[in-house]
Amino acid sequence: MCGVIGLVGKGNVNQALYDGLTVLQHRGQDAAGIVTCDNNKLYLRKDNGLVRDVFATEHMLNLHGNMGVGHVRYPTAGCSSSAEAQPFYVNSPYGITLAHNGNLTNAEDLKRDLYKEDLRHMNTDSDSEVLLNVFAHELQIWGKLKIDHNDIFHAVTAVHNRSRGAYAVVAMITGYGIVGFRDPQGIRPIVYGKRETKNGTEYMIASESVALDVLGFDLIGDIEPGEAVFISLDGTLHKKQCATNPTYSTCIFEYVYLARPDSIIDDVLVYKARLRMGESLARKIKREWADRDIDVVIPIPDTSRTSALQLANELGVLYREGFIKNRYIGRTFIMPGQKQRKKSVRQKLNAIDLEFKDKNVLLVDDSIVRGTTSQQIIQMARDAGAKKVYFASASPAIRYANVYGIDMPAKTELIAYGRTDEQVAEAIGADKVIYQDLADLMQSVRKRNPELVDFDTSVFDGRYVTGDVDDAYFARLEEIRNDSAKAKRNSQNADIIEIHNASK
Ligand code: PIN
Repeated sequence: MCGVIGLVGKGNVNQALYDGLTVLQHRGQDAAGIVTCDNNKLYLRKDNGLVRDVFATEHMLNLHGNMGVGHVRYPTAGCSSSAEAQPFYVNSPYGITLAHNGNLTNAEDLKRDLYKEDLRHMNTDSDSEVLLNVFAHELQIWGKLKIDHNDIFHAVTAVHNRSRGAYAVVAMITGYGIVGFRDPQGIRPIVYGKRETKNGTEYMIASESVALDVLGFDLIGDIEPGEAVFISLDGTLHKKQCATNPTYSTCIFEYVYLARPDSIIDDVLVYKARLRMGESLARKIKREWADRDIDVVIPIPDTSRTSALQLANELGVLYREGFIKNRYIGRTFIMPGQKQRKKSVRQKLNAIDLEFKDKNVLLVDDSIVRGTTSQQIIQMARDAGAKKVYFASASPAIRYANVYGIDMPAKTELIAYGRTDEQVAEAIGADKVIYQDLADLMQSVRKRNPELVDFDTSVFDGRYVTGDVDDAYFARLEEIRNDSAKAKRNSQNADIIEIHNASK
C-alpha cells in the first residue's frame, strides 16, 4: 500500500505536497518522494525513510514550480531499495514522472513485452516502473510533438487494455499537466478536489480525502474506476471514463484498517463504516453467543477503537481503554553481536491493570493477520489479571494472500490459514475468537452507497476480481521471491568478500 498526491497550483507547490504526504504517511513509511516542474524542468527528491527525514530544507528549496507529484511507499515483498522510491521518471515522450499505489498482476508479462516489442529497458523490479513505461509507450505511439487531453485519455485506455491488477496513479507530463487514473475495478482509492486562491483555482489529486481536507481543498469526488482526470498546466480540468467495463471492486480492507477514519472513499466515510462494523459484529455476538459473560470491551489501539466503541454500545457492556500505546517508539539499534529483532508488542503497548483484574474481557481488533501480535496482547491481558480473554475481529478471518498492493504475508503464514475459528483461538491463546461475517462487513460499507455492489474481498474469500490470479500465479510469485532472495544473498556475500579484500 502506498500514498500518492498530485497538485497543479498557482504558486509553489513544494510545501503543500510535503504537508499532503505527511497526512498520507500512514499509507507508507518506507520511502518518500516529490517531483516538481518549473519552466519544463523537473526537480526530484526521493529516498528511503519517513517524509520528515527524507526532506531537509535544502531539498525543499530545490523543489521549484507550480505543479508536482508525491509518493509515500509501503514496503512490499522484496522491495526495499531506495532506487525503487517513487516518483519514477522517463524522459521520452515529453518527460513523464509517475507515482503509483497498487500492484500489477501481469507485471512480468508487461515487462517482457516492453523489452521485446516496445524496446524499453526497466531498471528496477518495481511494477510501477513497468506501468510508467506502458503509459509512456502508449502516449508516444502516434509520434506527436504536441498532445492534448484526448491523447492522454487514449493512452490511459491503452494502459487499461494492457494492464491487470490494482493501480491508482498520478502522473505529471512535463509542459502539459497532471493526470490521475484508477484501474477499471477501482481496487485502490483516489480522489480529487479544488481550492480557490486569489490567483485562480488549484487542483489536487490524492489517495485519500484527508490530504485535501488538511490543505483546505474541497473534495470534488472519487476518480471513478477506469476514469482519468487531467488538469492542464493552466488549471483546466478534463475528465473521461477510459475503460469499457468499469465496476466498483474497491479493496474492502481500506475501510477495515488501511485508510484514515476521517477519509471518504467512494462516498463512504471510513469512520461511519467502522461504527457499522462494530454494530454488526455485536449483533452476531448477541445472536450466536447467548451465554456470554463479558464484563468489559477493550479495543486494541488504534484502528479498532471506532468499531469497539459501537460494539460495546450495542452489547450494552462497558467500554474501557485498557491499553495505552507509545506514540514515540524508537529505532532499533543493532549492537555488536546482536541480530536485529522486531520491537516487541510490550514496547508499544502497556496495559492498565485495573481494567483487566478479575474481569472477563472482550478485546477488539480490526483484523487478525499472523496472529503474533494478538497472541502477545492476549498474554498481556492475562498478566494484567484478566479471568477470561475473548477476542473479536472487526473483519472476517484472513486466509488468502493479497496481490493488489497490501503488504501481507504468504497465505501459509496467516494464522487462520487451514484453521477453524476454534483452532485460531487456541493458537493465539484466547478463550474464544469471534469474527465479523463477510456479508456484514460488505453491508457496513455499502449501506451508505448502494452502488458499491462488489468489493475486492480476496484476503477473506480468495476471490480475485481481476480474474488472472490462480495457483500458477502464486507459484510464479514464489519462484520470483526465491530468486530475488537468492540474488540478494549472493550480492550480500559479494559485499562481504569485497570488504574483506579491501581491508587486507
Ligand atoms: C494496527 C491495526 N491492525 C492491528 C493491523 C496483528 C494484525 N494487526 C493488523 C492488528 S493500528 S496480527 O491500530 O493501526 O496500530 O494478527 O498479525 O498479530
